[in-house]
Amino acid sequence: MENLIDTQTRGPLGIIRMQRAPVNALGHALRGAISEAHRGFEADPAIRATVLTGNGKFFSAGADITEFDTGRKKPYLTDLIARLEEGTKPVVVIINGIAYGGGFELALGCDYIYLLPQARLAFPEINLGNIPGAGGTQKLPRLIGGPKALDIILTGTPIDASRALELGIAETIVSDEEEALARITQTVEAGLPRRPVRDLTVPGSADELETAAEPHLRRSRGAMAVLKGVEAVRMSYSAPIDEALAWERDTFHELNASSEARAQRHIFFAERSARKIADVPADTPLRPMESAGIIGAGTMGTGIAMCFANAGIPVRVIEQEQERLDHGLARIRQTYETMRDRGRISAEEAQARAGLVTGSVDLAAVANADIVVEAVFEAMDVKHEVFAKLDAVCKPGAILATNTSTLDIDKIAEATSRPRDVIGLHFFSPAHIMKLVEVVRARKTAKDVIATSMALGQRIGKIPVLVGVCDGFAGNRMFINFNREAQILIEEGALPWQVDKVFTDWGLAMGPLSVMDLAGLDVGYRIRQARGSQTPYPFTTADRLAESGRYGQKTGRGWYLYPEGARRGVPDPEVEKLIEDVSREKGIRRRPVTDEEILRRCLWQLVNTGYQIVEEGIAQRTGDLDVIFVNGYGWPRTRGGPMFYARETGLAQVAADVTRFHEEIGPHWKPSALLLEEAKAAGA
Ligand code: T1G
Repeated sequence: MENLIDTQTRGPLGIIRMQRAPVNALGHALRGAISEAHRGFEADPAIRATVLTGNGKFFSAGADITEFDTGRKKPYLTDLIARLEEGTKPVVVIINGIAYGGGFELALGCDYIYLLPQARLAFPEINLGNIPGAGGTQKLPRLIGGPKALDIILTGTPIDASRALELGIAETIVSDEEEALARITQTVEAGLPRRPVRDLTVPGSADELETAAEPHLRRSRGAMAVLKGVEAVRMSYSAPIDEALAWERDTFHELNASSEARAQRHIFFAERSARKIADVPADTPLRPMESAGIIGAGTMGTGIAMCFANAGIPVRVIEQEQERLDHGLARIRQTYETMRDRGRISAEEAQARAGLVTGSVDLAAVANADIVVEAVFEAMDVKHEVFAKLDAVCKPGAILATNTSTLDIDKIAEATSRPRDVIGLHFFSPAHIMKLVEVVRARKTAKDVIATSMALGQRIGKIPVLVGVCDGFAGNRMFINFNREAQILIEEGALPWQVDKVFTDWGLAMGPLSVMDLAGLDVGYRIRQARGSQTPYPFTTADRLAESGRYGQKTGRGWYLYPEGARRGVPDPEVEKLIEDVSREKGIRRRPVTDEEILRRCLWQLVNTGYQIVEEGIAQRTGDLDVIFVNGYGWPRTRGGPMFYARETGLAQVAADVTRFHEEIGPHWKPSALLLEEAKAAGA
């Protein structure tokens, strides 16, 4: 086994360097190794202080999350920290890079903190539905006061070295390890005393904390980790530290076992697995990516252009008419100015980003771009024309991407002489904000084009998920079936506001009908009209609404009424009547539909479709679909995505429901073979 630590002595210092790839996660073996090495230095009369540091980019990413579900082994992190605190010699940490969660807590268990310029400190536990569990909630307030500690604990946002110094977390910032060791040696030789953080008193008064906690509690929507985080920091003012530490540890374990925390751990690992592609090795050489072109200066095109500019990649936007181009470029500038005015980016940054975007009405202006993303009108003949032109002008090796959400990319690729270079990059609106990009591999897409596109997705701050070509790709194909089931339930007897409420109670920010009102009922209507009889189930009520000019929020009327531009709709008796008419015409006797039935039928449609998608090889794994819903459709991370929810409910139950719905409702419920298989395996 590789050595998890490296130890050295240097004058009066005993140095422990963590070196557990990839991120120095504090698994039990690493904890044990540090503890042993520290014991050795404590016993060595030539050593007067221990220095603890990491390697490469990482001090330590914290507890090993893979061990959370496999049972705990001694020494626990709290044991290790207690041992450092009980020692007779000072322990000094040099934070050389990322110190997150338990890594940060390990540093707070030491006497003095030195930072290298690239140090980054955070408590990301909140993103895993938890609070720091190895002393962070008690020791950070002792160093910097409750209010500032609370912000760090409840936002999970990393702070850099200069901010950490300013807050009073560290002694100093030094330019490199050499300088740190020289200075530590000096102080040790001058008789550096022990100074455990746990022995300090929290500065300020507990009243200040209540004021600081108020906005967090208001925004928390009852999230347990936020409530417990506030309670923990409150205790730092009033409770004896050992009592508070015991409470913190117990609370950490309690929260860790909650379904919210399990869901968020699932998403953490699912997002990382999504980057791995079975037949595209991680070391596939990437194509260059130094410049981009965007075809189309509409909402999508300009949003995508900003993604490139945000990542420092120069981008040229092409539009046919000067006026439309100017309009698009103005929208980009305006967006950056608004971000600047809201303090989200500096004035220089706003200017620099806007400066990276240029425009042209001549398609040949993208001839030298490393990638071109097409975002023009959704019609095959238009796409064909654009791709034939791109084929003629673009340099060899350029990636030719389409942002289509509904068209067959294999067919689009046929317009070129280089289908190997063609791929789908399906951004979600608004493209500069939504995290998800579906990277759609077509039949002939080259592996290095896939690898480069996935890497590009990460570089522009997105979460790329690889999918294959089919109608709607992964996300929209699932989401349309979810919406279709909501339509069917409404025809059977449910009302839109009942359906929406079921899903907002479940945790979605908006129900499906409110989403349709926001997106515009005309959008789906036009797509359904263009497809004609290919639509598997008529969205009769939605079509009627669109035909009567009820497009949703933008016309003040859709599934709901929006009096005077209100953003929240109110139920409309006219819609209720229209729904009843549709049911009658279809010969359906309306009946009361329970909330439970609404939840199951809509969610299991997503899940069954998701299994079909994996079964067909359109997506690589069910976790990828959870990543898609959490990052592209605004689903709460605390639910872990639809596929995770199905597993939590029990696949046997899901399969039984789907099978019964297939018998009772119709052929669109045909159970996925993979779902049945996995349900059987789970039940065995
Ligand atoms: N445990 C186990 N594996 C981890 C890990 C961790 N803490 N952090 C990262 N990995 C794996 C990850 O799955 C991936 O694996 C590889 O490392 C590289 O990660 C008591 C209990 C540190 C900023 O929440 O935020 O301490 O896919 O691709 O972009 O209070 O990882 O290659 O097989 O993300 O350079 C708190 C979570 C734990 C940190 C690095 N810590 N990690 O980003 O690489 S709870 C966290 C991150 C805790 C105490 C509690 C990021 C990163 P693979 P990566 P990266």
